[in-house]
Amino acid sequence: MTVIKRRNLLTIAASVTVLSATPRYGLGQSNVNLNTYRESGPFLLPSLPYAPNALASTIDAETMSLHHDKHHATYVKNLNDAARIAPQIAEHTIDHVLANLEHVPESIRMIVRNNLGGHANHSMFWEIMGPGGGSAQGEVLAAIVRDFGDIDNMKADFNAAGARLFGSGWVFVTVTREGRLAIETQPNQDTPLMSGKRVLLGNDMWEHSYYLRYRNRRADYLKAWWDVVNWKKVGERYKKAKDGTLAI
Ligand code: MN3
Repeated sequence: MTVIKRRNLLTIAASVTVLSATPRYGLGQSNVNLNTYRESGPFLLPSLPYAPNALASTIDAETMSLHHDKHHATYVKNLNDAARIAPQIAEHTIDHVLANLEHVPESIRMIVRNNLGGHANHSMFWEIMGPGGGSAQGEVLAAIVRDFGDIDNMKADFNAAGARLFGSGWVFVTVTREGRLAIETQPNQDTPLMSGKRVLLGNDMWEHSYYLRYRNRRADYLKAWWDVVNWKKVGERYKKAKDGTLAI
């Protein structure tokens, strides 16, 4: 009994320490938990898993804050508005709704496509970045070598695809259940989830993600972005994709 009480106290003490050290972003889950999306709203903005200035070597804090606190938050707000019209969009998983948009009432289908796509894309985006992201290792590195020759080839193909994309959209590396990798781009907030695929990683080609620092130099942003890819998370996503447990 005494041991349990002591453990509880230690847990509480640890929580208080985390809260006081990083009041706003300290609660951010390092892994996006879909259950938390439904605690209120029903859709909820996931916290950034790091401080907004943590990726400043590549992405400045103002861009991170605007991007997360304004752009992503707006997608979530729009989804909650849509859920008042069509509650069923919150009663299924995000990937299921995106893969079955024809079941969403036509009057709000484009709103759901844009905002749920945006919600899924950005939730993935925050998760696969981090300070000191390390390098690709293990299974995911083996898959990259098998499917692209080497990691520099993959980055070059990805960067070229992102640079070619006209207007706003995303560039992705998709992953199949068999672990096969491929590069694809999508316009707007469309996502490979809409065709039942899974995303290993992706970069946001909307100007709001890079314009403050990089201006019109999208290619420079694409090149610098690899420095903040969290390869540990990407490796986890690769394993989940093969296990069939990668949700978004
Ligand atoms: Mn964006």
